[in-house]
Amino acid sequence: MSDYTKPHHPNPPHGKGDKAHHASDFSYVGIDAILEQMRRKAMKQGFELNIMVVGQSGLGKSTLMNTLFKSKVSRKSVEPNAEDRIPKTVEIKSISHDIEEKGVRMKLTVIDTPGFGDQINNENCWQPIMKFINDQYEAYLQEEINIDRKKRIPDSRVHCCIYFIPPTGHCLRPLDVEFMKRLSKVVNIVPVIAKADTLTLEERDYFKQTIREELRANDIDVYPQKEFDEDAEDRMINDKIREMIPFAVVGSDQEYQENGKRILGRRTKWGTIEVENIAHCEFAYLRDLLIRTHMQNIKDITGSIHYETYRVRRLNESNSHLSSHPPEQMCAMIVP
Ligand SMILES: Nc1nc2c(ncn2[C@@H]2O[C@H](COP(=O)(O)OP(=O)(O)OP(=O)(O)O)[C@@H](O)[C@H]2O)c(=O)[nH]1
Ligand SMILES: [Mg+2]
Repeated sequence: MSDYTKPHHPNPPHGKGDKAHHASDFSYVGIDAILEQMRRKAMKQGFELNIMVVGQSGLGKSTLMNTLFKSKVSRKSVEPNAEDRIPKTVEIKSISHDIEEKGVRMKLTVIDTPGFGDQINNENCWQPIMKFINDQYEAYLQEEINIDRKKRIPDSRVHCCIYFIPPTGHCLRPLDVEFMKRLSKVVNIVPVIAKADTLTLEERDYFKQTIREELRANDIDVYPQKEFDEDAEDRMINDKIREMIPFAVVGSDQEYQENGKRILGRRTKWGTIEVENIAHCEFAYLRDLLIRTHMQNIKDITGSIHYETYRVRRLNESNSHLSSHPPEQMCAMIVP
């Protein structure tokens, strides 16, 4: 009798209750146990997420990065450095924090970039950003095509890019359109309206709607991209997010005590804007999208769409001068 036709009784009948039920239920194979196996593996490995902030100078990118680290995501892991002023960012810099919640470990890296738009000629100001993103894909590809490749390739790829739109209240500037057009082809972008506390609620709503229309008119596909919705449920959830984009955010790394509670906010003469309060701004929605609800999807799209596009292009280039590569390296390149 072949293995295939042999009756399989992994649970000998011993007793009553659940076990007895499984034993007598010959149709139960235990496929659902895969979830527990996956959970244990994921708990061991932990998670990594790399977020980049991009936009014109002075829009609050470095501040929002600190907000993200100081907010509920990692309140415990931040040392208080109360009154430090954030200096102007002059080079691309990554900052990582290890966060743990309910036994799940996560390494959150934010890549801060210098603002652009200060030069008289802003042509090609996207080049350093595009180069950084492509360099990370290249580093990953080089690890992947190694004959002795690591079991887990270190992932420095940019999973998501938060693009800061200045709160003009009018429309997108040609520079923002051009920048986002280029970025959206290589990375997931989530646009935000920076310093949203400078707009009234009506101005905010109107500006959000205008930006959505302009993104559509310019064929800029921001995250979550419609074409990657996998089913009707995905579409329903993501449609709601697409209706909210761009998130109107306010950033702050200053903590205050209000009614005995610690809040992150911006204190003004007429009150405190609480950055984590959804009645005040949409920072919490942005954070939830990136971490709580869509982190895995953001990483999947980075790997299966953006990195894949880069990889195919690079391998095609390599194929065209195949003779210059040693044959064993080319074989390794083909294996995914
Ligand atoms: N009103 C308001 N001001 C903000 C907000 N976020 C940051 N700022 C202020 O804007 C100024 C610039 O903030 P940064 O975080 O340094 O801006 P940046 O985008 O990193 O600037 P570069 O490094 O030059 O690109 C600081 O004085 C911040 O306190 C916000 O949401 N609202
Ligand atoms: Mg900065």
